[in-house]
Amino acid sequence: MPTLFTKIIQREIPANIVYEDEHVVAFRDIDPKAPTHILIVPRSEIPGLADLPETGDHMYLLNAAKKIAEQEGLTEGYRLVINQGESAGQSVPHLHAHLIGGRPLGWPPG
Ligand code: IU
Repeated sequence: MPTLFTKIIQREIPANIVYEDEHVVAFRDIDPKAPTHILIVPRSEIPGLADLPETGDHMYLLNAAKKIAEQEGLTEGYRLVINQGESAGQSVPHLHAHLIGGRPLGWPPG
């Protein structure tokens, strides 16, 4: 099912895109929880982490996160979060990772 993220990827609705490559598009979260809050979204319409095929090279997601963190100057540290399922806070059923940084981050998350 195409979600709003697919519309962003296809440039049908605007977003502040900060990075893209053949596998992912990354844009600033509309409701940021930290000075840097970027969503890294695979171009494939995978509903969530639970649906990610067990085979295949999925390093593209981590590689993109690392590159974007460097691009954003997050030298003090950052966090990469994937919410899987409603009880974990997933609200958009299109796999995405939150890259969060720019302030001290508490642990454990809520
Ligand atoms: P979640 O893990 O599924 O809850 O993350 C969805 C995120 O998508 C959430 O942080 C929203 O603020 C964000 N978002 C967005 O950046 N732009 C949108 O148009 C919509 C949601 I809908």
